[in-house]
Parts: sequence; structure tokens; C-alpha cells
Amino acid sequence: MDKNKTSVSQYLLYRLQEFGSKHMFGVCGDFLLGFINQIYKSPVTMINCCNELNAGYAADGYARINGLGAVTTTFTVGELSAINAIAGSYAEQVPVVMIAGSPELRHARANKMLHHTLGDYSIAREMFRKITVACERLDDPLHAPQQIDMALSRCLYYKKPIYFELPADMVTAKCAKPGKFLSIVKTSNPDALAEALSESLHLLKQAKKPIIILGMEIIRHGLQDIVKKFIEKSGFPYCTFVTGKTTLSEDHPQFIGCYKGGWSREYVAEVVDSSDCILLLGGFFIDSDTGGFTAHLEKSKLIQANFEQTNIKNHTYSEIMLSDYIKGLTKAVSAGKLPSGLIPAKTALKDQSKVKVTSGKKLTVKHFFKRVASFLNEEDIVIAEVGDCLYSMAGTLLPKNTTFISQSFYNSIGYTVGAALGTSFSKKRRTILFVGDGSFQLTAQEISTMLRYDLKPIIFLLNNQGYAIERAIHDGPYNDLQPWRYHLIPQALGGEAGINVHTEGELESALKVAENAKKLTFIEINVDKYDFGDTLRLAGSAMAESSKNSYD
Ligand SMILES: Cc1ncc(C[n+]2csc(CCOP(=O)(O)OP(=O)(O)O)c2C)c(N)n1
Ligand SMILES: [Mg+2]
Repeated sequence: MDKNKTSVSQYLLYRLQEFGSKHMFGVCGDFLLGFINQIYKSPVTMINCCNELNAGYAADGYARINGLGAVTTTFTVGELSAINAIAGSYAEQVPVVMIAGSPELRHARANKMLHHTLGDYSIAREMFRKITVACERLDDPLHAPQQIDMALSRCLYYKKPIYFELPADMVTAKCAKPGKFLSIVKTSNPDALAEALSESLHLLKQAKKPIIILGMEIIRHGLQDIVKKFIEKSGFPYCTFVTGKTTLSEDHPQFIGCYKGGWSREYVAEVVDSSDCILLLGGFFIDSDTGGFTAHLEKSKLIQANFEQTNIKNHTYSEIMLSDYIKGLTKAVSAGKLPSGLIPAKTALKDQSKVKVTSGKKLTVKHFFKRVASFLNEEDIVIAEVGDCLYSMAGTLLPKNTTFISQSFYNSIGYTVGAALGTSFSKKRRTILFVGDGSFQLTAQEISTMLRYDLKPIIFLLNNQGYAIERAIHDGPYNDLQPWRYHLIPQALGGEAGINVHTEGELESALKVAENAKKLTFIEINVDKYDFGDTLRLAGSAMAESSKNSYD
């Protein structure tokens, strides 16, 4: 073989692992077998999942920790199962590479009515085009390296998913070996940047009570160090949206808590609502970040800096890179252009350390989340599913260097089980999953994959006998579930039975087991059907209000 050549599939796999994706999640199929064989011959490890949706979720969770995730499926039937996961990655700005193995090109050219094809070979690909930043069919080995590099550079720059269709006969087709990878680099328009900085500094200088809010883009674009430097130099207090939770370690002395509009803790709401200059870095006005749009973030006092543009009050500066903008502010503070240490911030309350335990007492949602907060360790990866798990965990102060993961914008339930599979490959960190019974019923089978690959997440399943969040909006029989014996599921899937917890005492014993566990730990937390956390109750009323015209 020509030493300067490789195959299209090996080229792709080389690039994936180069940028952090050392595992590939997926489900095989006849059009994909050749590619999967190549994965087994490459440095990338294939993780065979139970279904494609979960594989997509796993790739998303994996990408949030490792910088890039990848999922592979067979043509149409497999990829359309994964499409909801890719849509979630698009909404939540997560760099995931989706690879669909398709029939050999000769079949496509002859438009043969092969199984899985819908009669039109382009339909699935065109569906992905809307939810990716690059959508490529690798049908020419000469151009494939360029297509792969261009798409990947967009994925890594925008932190959004990309899609490749890989026809079966292209898997081993020869192409050039990977050369130097060219990343997308954009620079700010210097005049626009200078003007935006000057206007921002004017507002910040006049402010008596400035506050910083961090949204999702800071984590996604890896700007934590830059932001930390600015926060520390300025001395301004800061909070995060839910989508920005754990952007910086939550033990930071200037951190006052998670801001959720009208659903925030009193002190956080008071600081933000009474601020005369709000500096929103990397955030958007998402309902779950603004307490169902109850936030008082008035434009007259708002500076909103996003990835490629900054809005100040009612006008927009485009072509400004967020990193340049934050660095510019930091430089101004260092040069004494901004007063620093304006407000002595009251650090986020740590009221969760002492919890009174009464052995035989029935467990409540409030007791569980308060108690489990002190079970969490530094460096843990904490994943919370939409529902009471997310609402309760968002308000929990997390230990140093914890990473919080949730699909709090796209809200596709079941996401966290797949995501926990993906994060569990970070062997040095514990993955702690909090998932509701309703959500779990969508993606439960992926526990099987965790067992298959000897992964050791700690899973808390909140069994409140149904869809509590939906009950809080509008109740009916559709919010009830078939009552599964959740703690027995790991056993049915080839592992050992989990622990069933009903009382405060049983929770203590279960946490001891979990602390010393050398294998996957599954703990079913049983609470009353109408036992809702405070934020869930508030969220329920807000959502009921927003759909009130649909109920009679
Ligand atoms: C894929 C998908 N299907 C349906 C919904 C609507 N939905 C949102 S939350 C929810 C119920 C979640 O129940 P559970 O996981 O038990 O959490 P709880 O509210 O009980 O804490 C449903 C059905 C959704 N968000 N995503
Ligand atoms: Mg539930």
C-alpha cells in the first residue's frame, strides 16, 4: 500500500481521536459492519449500545467531558432513532459527530429499493442538515479528507453537531493521510470591540451594584479561565444560569448561587433584581434559565456578551468574539479603569451540611436532596434529569470542581441515562446520576451497556410514581406509570439488584454502600406521589400559565 495513503474510515477515526473522541457509541447494521470492523482496528474503542437514541445521548455526555463525542448508526432506521439526540446536542451546543453507514454507491446510483432506504437515499441526510453545522456525504475519496476536516473544524468552532454519511464502499477507499488540521480562527473587528468595551466600561464604572451572570457558552467554548480571571480582578459577585451551573467551581468566594428568575433563592434574586448593571456572559433568555421568563433582566441595565456578538441595552455589536471581549474587560480592570471589589459578595449558602436523620421516617424529596448534597465529592460528575431531579439539584451547592450536566434547555427526558453512560468512561471521576422514574422508562436499557463495559456510575432513581412535573402543570391519568420494580432492573440486565429505599435510615445505609462500591450502584428512592420540591411546584405553575389556553 502507498505509504502516503490511508482509508476514508481510518482518516475519520484518526481525526476523531485526535480531538478527544476515543470511544464511539452506536449500534451495528449491515451497511455499517465494514466501518465498525475498521473501528476495532483503530485506536477508537467501539461501545455497542442497546439503541441509537441512547448512543446519541452517550456521545453528547461524553463530549461534554472530553471535548468531542461520536455516534455511528446504520442507514435511516438507525440514524432516525438518533436524530432526537443530535437535535439535543444542537440546541445545547455540544460537539458530536454523527456517522451513518449507508449502502454502496452503486445501489444509490441505481436507486435500488434496498431495505431501510425510503426509496430516496437522501431523505435522512437532509433531515440532519437542519440540526448540524455541516452535513456531508463522503462519496469521493479524493475529497473526503477535505470534507472531514472542514466539517470537523465547524463542529469544534461552533460546538455543534456534524453529520457524515459514509457509503459502505467508501470505508476502505484510499485517500490522503491526515496532514496539519486547520482550525477556524475568527478575530474581532477591532473598532467594534473597542467601542463595545468603552461603552461597557462606562456603564460598569457608574454601577453601584454590578452583577455577572454566566450562561452556557462559557463552558462550551472553554472560556472558564478567562472568565475566572476577570471575575477575580473585578471582585464583582457572580451567579450562573442553570445552563451555566459549575462553569467555575461553586466554592468560589464570589459565587452567590444559581439565578433562576423568580425561582431563585431569595438572596440571589435580591442581588440580581437590585443590580444596576447586569453583565450576562455567554447566556440566552431560555425559559428554564429565567424561571419561566420571570427574570427581571431589563435591557436598560443589561450587557449581554455572546460568542460572536455583544448587545448593550438596545443595540448590537457584531463581529466581537466573547473571549476578546472578556479579556478586554480584564485588561481594563488591571489598568484601574474599573473599580474592583465593589460588593462584598455573600457566598452561596452552604446550609446542606447538617441534616437530621430519623431512622424509620418516610423519605421526602426535600430530605433526600438535602442529605445527598453532602454525599457528593469534589470532582464528581453530577447529572440531573429534567423533573424534580433537575429542579432540586440546580439549587444545590456542589463541591469543588464538580461538573454539572443536564439537558436543561432541550429537555428531552431519558437523556441522562445515555449521558451517564458517556461520562462514565472518565474513570478517575465518579458519575452520579439523578433520574426520575418517568424519564428512566424511556432509556432504561442502557444500564445494560454500563454493566457490559464494567462502568461504575452511582444512580439515584427518584420514584414518585409518575410524571410529577406534568402533574404540577395539569394532572390526569396520563401522568401515572406502570409501576416497575426499578431496583431489580440491573439484575434483569445481567448485574446485581439495586437498593430499595423508603426511609431516612435506609438512605443512610444505601449511601454507605454507594460510598464504598466497586461496581455500578443503583438506588431506588421512593417518595409520595404528590411530594414535589419547591422549585418544581413553581415551575409547574409557570408552565400551566404558559399553556393555559389548551385546558378546558
Ligand atoms: C422525550 C420527551 N418526551 C416527553 C416529554 C414531556 N415530559 C417532560 S417532563 C416529563 C415527566 C418526567 O417524569 P419523571 O422523570 O418521573 O420526573 P418527575 O417530574 O416525576 O420528577 C415528561 C413526560 C419530554 N420532555 N421529553
Ligand atoms: Mg417521576
